[in-house]
Amino acid sequence: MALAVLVVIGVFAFIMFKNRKPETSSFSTAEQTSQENKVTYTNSGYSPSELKVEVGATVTFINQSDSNMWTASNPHPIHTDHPAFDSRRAVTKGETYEFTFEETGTYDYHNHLSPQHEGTIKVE
Ligand SMILES: [Cu+2]
Repeated sequence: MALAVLVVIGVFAFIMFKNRKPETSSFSTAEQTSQENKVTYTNSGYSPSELKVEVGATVTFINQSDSNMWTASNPHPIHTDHPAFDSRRAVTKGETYEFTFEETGTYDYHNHLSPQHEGTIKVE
């Protein structure tokens, strides 16, 4: 019986201690979840060239260049690293391509029509 009382007191003390965490720690997560997962493609390539997202995130690739954008995983031209990550057609100026990253990992990609333009999505 005395042991049960001690356990109850212990749990209560633990909860009180937990609630005393510094308040600053609660702000960082709000910033992370509000960021938008967008990559813009212009005449000079993908921006940002490296983007970190959480697993399950959908990334939107926006073509703002004067040419077509065919986003696909490396290596060019076979795209075998992540075969599903491939728009499979040219996305014209003003159009977007979306892909949802269901697994963690590093996804290197390029524009199949201008393979010197590369980028990386890091899924954590
Ligand atoms: Cu390619």
